[in-house]
Amino acid sequence: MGNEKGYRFETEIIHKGYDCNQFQGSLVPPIFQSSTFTFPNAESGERRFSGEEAGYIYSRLGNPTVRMLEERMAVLEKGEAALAFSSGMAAVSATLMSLTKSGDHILCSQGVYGCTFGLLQMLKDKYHIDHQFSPMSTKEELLDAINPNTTCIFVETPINPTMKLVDLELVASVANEKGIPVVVDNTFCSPYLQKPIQWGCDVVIHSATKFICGHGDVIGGIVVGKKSVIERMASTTQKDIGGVMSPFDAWLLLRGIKTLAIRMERHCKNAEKVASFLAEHPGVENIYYPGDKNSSDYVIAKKQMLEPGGIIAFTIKGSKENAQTFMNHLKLIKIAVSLGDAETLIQHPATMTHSVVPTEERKEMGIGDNLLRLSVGLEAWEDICDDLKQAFEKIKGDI
Ligand code: LCS
Repeated sequence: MGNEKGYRFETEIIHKGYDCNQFQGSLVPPIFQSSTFTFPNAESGERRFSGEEAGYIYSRLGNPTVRMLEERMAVLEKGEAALAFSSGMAAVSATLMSLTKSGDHILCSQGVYGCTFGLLQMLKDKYHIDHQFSPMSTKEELLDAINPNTTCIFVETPINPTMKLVDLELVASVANEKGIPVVVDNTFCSPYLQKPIQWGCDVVIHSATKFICGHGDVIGGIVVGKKSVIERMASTTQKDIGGVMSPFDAWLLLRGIKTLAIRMERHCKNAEKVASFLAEHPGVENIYYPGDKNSSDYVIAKKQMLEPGGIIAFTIKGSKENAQTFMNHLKLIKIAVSLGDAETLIQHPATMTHSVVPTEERKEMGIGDNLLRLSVGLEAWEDICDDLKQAFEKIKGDI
């Protein structure tokens, strides 16, 4: 599907990777709910295993519905190829294990999702793969943090949950000089807002559970990169560790992603309104939002993000107890981890997504006990603000 140059983003999210003419005109892609694929004869089976003949073998090694999603994601992220995984963490672990071996070093942004932090700790404790966190805010800081055994730079931007940004162009320019691959977890942006490969980064990861899905009904992961990198992962850390995506989940993601552009527009518009409301509310200490013109990260946001996105973090005046009481008074907004869904979700990182991070390191990352993270949904923004307002009123006397 598509012409030589390809179509625009809003068209590719709907069509790329699927040609209805190959499937009896079915408008919607079929779900190939089959674990294995029959070979016409034994010799053909031998050739497929050796790679001499194209064709499916077994769904852990590839499945047509999953392949459609992979093709679509590769094009959206401007990469050569993609792989789909059973979760974002399966994607992160397969990538890091593919790019490192015992004795290597991973340089990491100053903050990552809690389970990625847990994985880095496990790689260090069990497999002697070391890591170090860095703000990565200047060339000097990066050069200082790169060791002779650094084989991978891992970046989240915006960082979960502090919403700090990392300049992708800067990191890629330093890393490219040193020949070190840069992996970007693009979960908070989706390719609609940010395309790290265009800035010179090498590998892009998504928790597809979030904006790619958009409807809160799938756990999935995606990795996009150069064909050589993706092929190596497909035949090692994906095939042999086995965290593959199911055909049904791929189908749900192919459906969800069709509305990515219009959903992101609405998430962004709503978040802008909610951020203005929070910034002016006396119950709020600080907001952390890429669209905040007073933030030192605003220049980076303007450069590499199409819009500021749908996630806002903020500190509430007072203690952890105030934060929890505030959450308990919300009516429309749901208390839940995850993000990028139609429903507005709020969570308390210190006791939820980042509770595995030891207190000291959590503080260094900027995750205090009064920090809350809001994933602004697709509801009417006035209703979201009204809900926040009434919850603030309930705790007024406490702060
Ligand atoms: N990367 C980032 C930036 C994430 O936020 C998450 C999940 C993952 C990777 C892992 O993806 P999963 O395996 O869950 O598909 N973040 C979550 C969060 O902030 N709340 O709940 C999950």
